Formats: sequence, C-alpha cells, structure tokens
Amino acid sequence: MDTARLNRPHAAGIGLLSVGVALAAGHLFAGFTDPGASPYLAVGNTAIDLAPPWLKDFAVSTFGTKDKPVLLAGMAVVIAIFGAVAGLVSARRPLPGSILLGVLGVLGVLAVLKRPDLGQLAPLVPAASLVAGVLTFTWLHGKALDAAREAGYEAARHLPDRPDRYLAGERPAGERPASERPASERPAGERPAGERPADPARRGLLVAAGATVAGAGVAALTGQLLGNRVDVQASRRAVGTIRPAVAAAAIPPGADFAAAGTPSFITPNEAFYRIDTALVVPRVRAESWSMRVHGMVDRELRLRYDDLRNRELVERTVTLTCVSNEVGGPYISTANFVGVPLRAVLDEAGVQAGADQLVSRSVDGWSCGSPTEVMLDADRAMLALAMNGEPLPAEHGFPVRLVTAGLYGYVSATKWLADLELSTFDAFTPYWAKRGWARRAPIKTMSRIDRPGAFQRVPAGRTVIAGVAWAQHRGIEAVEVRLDRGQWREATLATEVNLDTWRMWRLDVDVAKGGHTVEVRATDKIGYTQTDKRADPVPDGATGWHSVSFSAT
Ligand SMILES: Nc1nc2c(c(=O)[nH]1)N[C@H]1C(S)=C(S)[C@@H](COP(=O)(O)O)O[C@H]1N2
Ligand SMILES: [Mo]
Repeated sequence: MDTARLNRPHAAGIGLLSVGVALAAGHLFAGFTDPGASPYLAVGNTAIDLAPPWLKDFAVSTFGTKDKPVLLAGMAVVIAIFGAVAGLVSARRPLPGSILLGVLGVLGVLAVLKRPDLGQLAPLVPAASLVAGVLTFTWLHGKALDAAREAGYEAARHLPDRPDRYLAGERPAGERPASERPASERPAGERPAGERPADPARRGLLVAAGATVAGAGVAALTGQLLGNRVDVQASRRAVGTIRPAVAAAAIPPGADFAAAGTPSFITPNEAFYRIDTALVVPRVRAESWSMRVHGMVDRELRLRYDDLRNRELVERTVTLTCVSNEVGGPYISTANFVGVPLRAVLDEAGVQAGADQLVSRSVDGWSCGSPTEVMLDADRAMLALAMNGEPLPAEHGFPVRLVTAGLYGYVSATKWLADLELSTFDAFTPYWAKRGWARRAPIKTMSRIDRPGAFQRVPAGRTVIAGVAWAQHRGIEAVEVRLDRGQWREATLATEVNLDTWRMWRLDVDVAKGGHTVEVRATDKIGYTQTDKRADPVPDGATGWHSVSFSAT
C-alpha cells in the first residue's frame, strides 16, 4: 500500500500556489475580456454589494475611504488561508483539496454572474480560473507525493529500525551529521546542506513550484497590462481644457477662514472626498463614451461626449455632501464644476407627465434615483465634464457625472454616468434605497467645528473657534457657538459665495486654563435652526450639534 503523505509545508504550499495560479489566470483572461471580471475583484465587488448595511457602515466609519484596500487585503488573507487549507486536507490524495478549490471557483462564477456591469463572456473568466487552479493543484500534488515517497524511502533505508527518529530530526547517538563526515563515509543520497541535492523528486517539486510562481506572475502581469489598455489619463489629456461659456464668479478672498483653521473654500481635486462602491475606478474613455436618455420620454436620445462638450457650458461652484457623513465628519467638499445644465437635455428628450423619478446608472451598474422636479431645475442639476479647471478626475467620474445642488450624493451625483431613464419612484428602487436609505434626501442644515481639533491644547486666553456650515440651496443665515454650555454667541460668517456652497465661520473667545467644550449650530435662510437631537446617518443624514472638547494651558 502506498502510504506516502505530503508534509505540511508542502501541502499548504501547493494549495497556496494553486489559488495564486487560479487568480492569476483569472486576471489574464479578464484582461482579454473584461477587466472587471477578474475573480478577485468580482468577488470583492459582490462582497460590497451583499454586505449588510451595518457592516458597510462599520467599514466606512472604521476605515473611512481606506475601506477598499482593507477589503482587498482581507480577501487576500482569506483566500490564502483557503488555499493552504485545501492543501492540508489533501495530504494523500488531491481530491479533497480540488473540491475545496472548486468551491472557491464556483463562488467566483456566482460573483461574476451577480455583477450587473459584466458581459456574457465574463463567467468564463472565473471558470478558467477554476480549471487552472485545479489542474495546477493536481499536478503539484503529484510532484509533492513523489517527493514524499522519495523522502520516506530515504528515511526507511537509513534507519529501518527507528524511522520515527529521522522524521523527528534526531540522529542516532554517535553518528555525526552528514556535513561533518567525508563524502566517502556517507551513504549514497545523504548530503551536507549546501551541496547539490541528489533527490530528483524533491528537486522536481521545487522546479515545478518555481515554474508555477513564474507562470502566475507572467499571467497576472499580462492581465494587468491588457486591463490597462483603456488609458483614461490619455483620454483626459486629449480632452484638454474645458472652458465654460459662462464662468462662475471668482471666489472672493474672504470666502474662507483658512488661516484660522477652516478648509480652503475650493477643495483641491486631490483632497476632494471620494465615496463610491467601485473597488477599482471604472475606466471610461471620453472618445467611446455615450449615454442613452430613455424611459418616459417623447424622444429617446443617444448622446456622445462631443455632443455635450459642444453645447453651451456653464460653470457652477457647488458643495457636495455624503449622506453617510457623521456629525463633524469629513465627507463634504466644494469644487467649480463645468458642464451642461441637465434641463437642456431633458427638454430635448421631452419628459412625460408622471415621470417623478430620474434613474441614473453608472458604467459599473450602480444606480441612483432623483426627484425629476429637482433634476429639471436648470440651476441645480448638471451633466458635469470638468472639476476645478481640469476634466473630471477618474475617481470623480470621468468622463461625465451628475452634480446636483442641495441633494446628498447618493440621490443626485452619479459618477461614470452611463444611462438616464425617466421613471417613477414606484417602478424602480435604486442601489442605496434597496439597502435602507431614504428615497428622497435633501442635504440637512449642518455645521462643523474645525478648530480647535478634538482634545487639542491651546494657550489660555484669546483663541479662535472656526469651522464650516452648510445648507445647500437654502443658504446659511447664521452660525452660533457656545462655550461650556454658556450663552450662544453669533459667529462671524465668511463672504457668501452662493446658496449651494458651504459657508465658513469663526469666533474669538477667551478661555481660562482647563478643559472646555465648544458646540456649534447653524440656522439656514428659511429660518430652520439645527436640532440638537442626535440621529445616525441612516436613513437620510445625521443630525445633532457638533461639539469638541479641548483644553487651555
Ligand atoms: N457610479 C457611482 N456614482 C456615485 C456613487 C457610487 O457609488 N457610484 N456614490 C455617490 C455618493 S454616495 C456620493 S456622496 C458622491 C460622492 O462623489 P465624489 O466621490 O466625487 O465626492 O458620488 C455619488 N456617485
Ligand atoms: Mo454619499
């Protein structure tokens, strides 16, 4: 009977290598067909879509915008463990491990089938992964078994009486280690460390493992290069500078109190907050972009990039805000956007009566539902092409996105726009609404303290409290600050830019030595003052006063 067993490192190692090959093969095939079908990414994307809302909220609140790298790294660890386990359960026969790898492959196929944005060929990609992984595993397993038989034979030949001691690494008393004995005294096959091995099966295993690593590397790299052939940066350069017919008013110097600790009025593109469900930034070239306007319209439209670019372009300064921003949170930024008022396009299509929801979809299958009446407001909704003087950055939706003043991003700001459908709230439930968020979500009147920072130490005496307030499309009327639960005092507001942007504020206060708490509340131009009632971001945006504790020394 053949009793050869793989040792644990070999078993775990060939399992790991096999999942590596599976992923690399998938990446290669995905490069040929659809980069999004790479099993690793597809599984990650599906994990994001299937994750229960509490888990997503936890991920965002714990890792912020680093949630995606954390997810990818976590998946790598899980897959590695899976691979090692597949090897370890296959000490004698390759079947158990192959079955485990097959299960992983089937999960990959299901993940790809669940992606709304992938073509019909996409499921072939994880299928190819599965085949490559299992074949590699069976092949390496054979090599590893040969090596195990060889080792067992060697051990048995030299110490038939106590093979267990050899396996435990012991030497019989009085016997010197191989390296200390001249070659003439050594039995054939025994060698000191560092000399050429005379065990062909073990060598065969090592060569096979090396070849596997090299092959997987080449496959993964080739897949990556193929996947990168959609060169977004080249397309952005080719687009060049997009000039509006009507420029936005210049930002007055008094629009922020940056010197006192507020953000700059305009957020540089690199610093603009980013929130989306895309594990890898979708790559779309302006040259190949087009969008359908359909549904409850009189005339269906198909618009290409130049159709938009050649229209009369407007520029607007708008503050975007994410509904998942906690009280005091960072998911708010302001930019100059250039684009086409959405109204112009919707009028051309002819919106039919009763179409109360405009559904927008992105190239990666994300969906968004906006109230049609807001999207028909020429002053509020635009098809944006440029941001702060350059074509939209890839992360912010190149080549075309929606920007709508006064609504949270998830109901108004679709990036990598692919499709506009006039519909009804009854007929279609978009991505986040399916996950418990509100159907309609105007941005709430809120404020934030930026200085002092939490638990900061400031010198006792005169100190500045400064921050931002926002109530897009209504405008900020007043901001009040109170120290240590004292009287509310009105802060100085920065110069107003427009009603769709944030407004900076500051207040000088005198603080005695010791601990202090400062709170802020804003009032908008329709007279609503922020409630102190704390509410979570779910379902339609957080409420409550931001407060900061600091100490004066
Ligand atoms: N395609 C796509 N567009 C999207 C999202 C998304 O997940 N996918 N997220 C939305 C959300 S929740 C917000 S707050 C804004 C953020 O835009 P930004 O990343 O440019 O700041 O984009 C919106 N547009
Ligand atoms: Mo958002």
